[in-house]
Amino acid sequence: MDIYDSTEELKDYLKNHHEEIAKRYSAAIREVCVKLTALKEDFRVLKKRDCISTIQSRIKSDDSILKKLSRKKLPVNLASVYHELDDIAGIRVVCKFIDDIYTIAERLKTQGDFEIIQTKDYIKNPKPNGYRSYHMILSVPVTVENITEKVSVELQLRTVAMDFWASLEHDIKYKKDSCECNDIVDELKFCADTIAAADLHMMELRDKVSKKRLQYKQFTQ
Ligand code: 0O2
Repeated sequence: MDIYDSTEELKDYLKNHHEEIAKRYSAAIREVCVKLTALKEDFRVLKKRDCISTIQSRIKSDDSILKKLSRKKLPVNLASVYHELDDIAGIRVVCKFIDDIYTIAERLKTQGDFEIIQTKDYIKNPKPNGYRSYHMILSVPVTVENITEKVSVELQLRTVAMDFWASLEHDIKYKKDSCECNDIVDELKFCADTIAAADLHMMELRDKVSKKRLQYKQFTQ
């Protein structure tokens, strides 16, 4: 594999081979999205409701790739891009309720379509700033132009409420070193904790309603 000694050289390489690189990661994203859509359908049949609100995907931009290599102090070459960065292909699944996240994660783990390289449970162990989500790195076999290889995909599973906080926090502060004021950090954490409590409450309400529905059904039969 070619080694690129300078950022400029790798930048040019990424730019000139954009289509070829994107093909590899888009194929992996497609595989995972097909699986997620199937899980969503299964869930709908079984539970008579949707567990997933939205599925979004992205391929990291060349600039973000270069920034990440530099942040992680990795050699600026194509080998680092392909083998060290696990989140060039990213999928964000926004679920309705917290337990939907664990149902999907468990299915992905047990159904064996993809190898699970890593999981990070920022729901049970939120980041100090209050960030919550369930992260998985999947290794996805893809065949492009008759060559089969394994491609990493980062999957972020979160509830609508967690997504609301993360999107706004991202705009307000995330990785913007200019504002490290403690009071803002504390207030963002306070919001994250409030939202997390509401998430749990909504799940309790859902269960209360389905219990009442069941009782009503039994009563009227
Ligand atoms: P983007 O543009 O969203 O893709 P690393 O993966 O090395 O950067 P780490 O801590 O090992 O760092 O990875 P982690 O914790 O799994 O987080 C990776 C991704 O989660 C980030 O991707 C964000 O999308 C999201 N994330 C993590 N922490 C926070 C947070 O505090 N606030 C928000 N809003 N999002 C967070 P990228 O590559 O940083 O950015």
